[in-house]
Amino acid sequence: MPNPDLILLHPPNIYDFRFRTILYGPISDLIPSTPVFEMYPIGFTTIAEYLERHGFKVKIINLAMRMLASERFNPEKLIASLNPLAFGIDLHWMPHCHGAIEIARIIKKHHPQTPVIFGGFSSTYYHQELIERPEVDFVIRGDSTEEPVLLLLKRLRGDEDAPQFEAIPNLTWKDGKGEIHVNPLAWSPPDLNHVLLDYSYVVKAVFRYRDLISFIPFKGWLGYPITAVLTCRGCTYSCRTCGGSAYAFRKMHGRLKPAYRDPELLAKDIRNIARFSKGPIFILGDLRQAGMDYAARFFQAIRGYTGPVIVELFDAADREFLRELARALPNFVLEISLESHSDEVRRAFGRPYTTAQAEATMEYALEAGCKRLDVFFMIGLPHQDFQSVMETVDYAGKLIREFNRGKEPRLFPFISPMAPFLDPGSEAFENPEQFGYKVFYRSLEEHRRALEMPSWKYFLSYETVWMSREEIVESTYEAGLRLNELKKAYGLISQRKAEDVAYRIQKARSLIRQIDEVLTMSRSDLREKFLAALKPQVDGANTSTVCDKEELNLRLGLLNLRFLKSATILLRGSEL
Ligand code: B12
Ligand code: SF4
Repeated sequence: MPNPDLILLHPPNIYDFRFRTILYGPISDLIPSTPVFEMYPIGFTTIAEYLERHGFKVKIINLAMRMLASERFNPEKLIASLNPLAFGIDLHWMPHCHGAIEIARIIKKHHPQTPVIFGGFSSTYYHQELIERPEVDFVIRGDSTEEPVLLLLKRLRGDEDAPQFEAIPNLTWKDGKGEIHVNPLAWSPPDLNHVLLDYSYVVKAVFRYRDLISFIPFKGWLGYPITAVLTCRGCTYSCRTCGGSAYAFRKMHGRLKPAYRDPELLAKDIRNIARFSKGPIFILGDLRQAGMDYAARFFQAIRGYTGPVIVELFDAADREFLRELARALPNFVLEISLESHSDEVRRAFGRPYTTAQAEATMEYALEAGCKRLDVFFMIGLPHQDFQSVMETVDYAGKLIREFNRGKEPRLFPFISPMAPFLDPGSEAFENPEQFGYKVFYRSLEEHRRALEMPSWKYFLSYETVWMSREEIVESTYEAGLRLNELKKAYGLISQRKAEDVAYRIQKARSLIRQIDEVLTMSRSDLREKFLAALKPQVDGANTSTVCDKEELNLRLGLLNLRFLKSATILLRGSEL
């Protein structure tokens, strides 16, 4: 097996999560990952493919996934046995700040001379703080790092045509004397056509390294192999709390407008993925962001594709658009983020549409034949108090009643808190008072320490003028319970599932109080002892708190995945 030049490591959010008592709360109920956030960034696959195209060997190791899969797996032992030219660690999502730094520390312990490279959105935001740490040698900033990583690796390998460190765009680095340099953020490609976004690198690498588990994106993926394609990097909208808004991209990545992928390439990505997977494919980004012409070209290019595709809308849509969408993708599923029933709250959050416009869009989507319509609501928004959250749940009940009347239900509402952190770089993080937020943690180190607390109430990095931290937590559990009841009453979930969810919510509610009590103890040895005793119960309440994660899955029928069959053979005898 070839020794890779670059090993990309994806950390768990909290390094020692397997041995600590942590009540995560519903921080990941509405995404495929568990609360450990084991999914690695899509960018790992584009960086890896780009480097391979230019003669380097790259391996992805999803450490979080491997740690989840087996208690016996020892990440330190694995890291000690590796010997690449450089290690890359994603600190893309802020909740990984604990795990990412710890992994870097372990690398330096065993390989003091091997460069450690950080990258991703949070690394970009906190590049100065990161580079000051002894574990970090390089930070590559920006939303498009394939080319800067290539130049850096060439430099590290000592290639003759490699630029000097000071000439590598987007690089924050330390020289031999420990002096810090911040190179200009000069690499920001205007489009997204220079990368391959179809996972073909992953398929090849799994076979080359005879190692499926290191590449698996999240726990349960083999049973529900959802993949995603990207329409762009960037966003034209400015939702106030989003670290990927137009505002945040401008501030952090110097990007003035999104880099779009040609619609024909996007269609090709989907068809390529369908060659090895029959799972649903999520098209990330509203297809209309680059204009209606973009959407029309995509529909033209994808016509005839019949696999399940999930599409998201960032604004209301008219009847004609949804009909066109259904003609091009007959098996489409739609996701809309309504955030709240209240126009006032939604407007304050930065969404451009009214409840009435959203309802018309939902009606057109169902009329056009969408297979499923997922509607998302959020807790922790500007102008939203406890009562408003409860009214949102009542409104979700109204949607279920009116849109699913007398038929197999297709509309599924979900509600979750904005947690654990307010995104650094978002407008609300940068100007909290202006939007009614109070931010508890500002630095990377403060966020990292917060993750050492035993419950999500203390991770939560903000509260608002309208709700305290306690109220955000309590409204989350209450809203979860009420929505669960509604889903049971209207047959969206089975009686059994509803009972399980209700049990977990009540359990989590009681555990959060018990943890609060333990934290009042003055003796740290007693605190540790009581927390350790709570661990089995806490672990049992940790997944699918406010809804069952599987509610998000489409019914796929029997999967027939050529790739998976071959890979499963490879895996026999491993510890998955
Ligand atoms: C798609 C998406 C997702 C997908 C993930 C798809 C995936 N596997 O990457 C899903 C829906 C699963 C998701 C989940 C979450 N997301 Co999200 N997501 C997005 C979204 C909408 C687009 C991201 C995107 O375009 N990526 C494409 C490009 C920009 O990134 P990339 O190609 O993956 O990586 C490039 C660079 O980032 C960099 N890079 C990344 N990693 C590394 C590592 C190294 C070593 C180097 C050198 C470079 C590098 O180089 C890459 C190649 O050029 C953004 C919002 C936005 N408009 O950006 C939010 C966003 C990134 N998500 C965010 C958050 C908070 C989350 C969650 C934590 C939310 C939650 N509580 O559940 C989870 C975490 C999931 C996990 N890890 O398990 C925040 C992050 C803010 C922050 N700084 O922490 C954002 C900005 C906005 C938001 N609130 O949704 N997300
Ligand atoms: S939450 Fe809003 S700003 Fe962020 S990616 Fe989605 S539409 Fe864009």
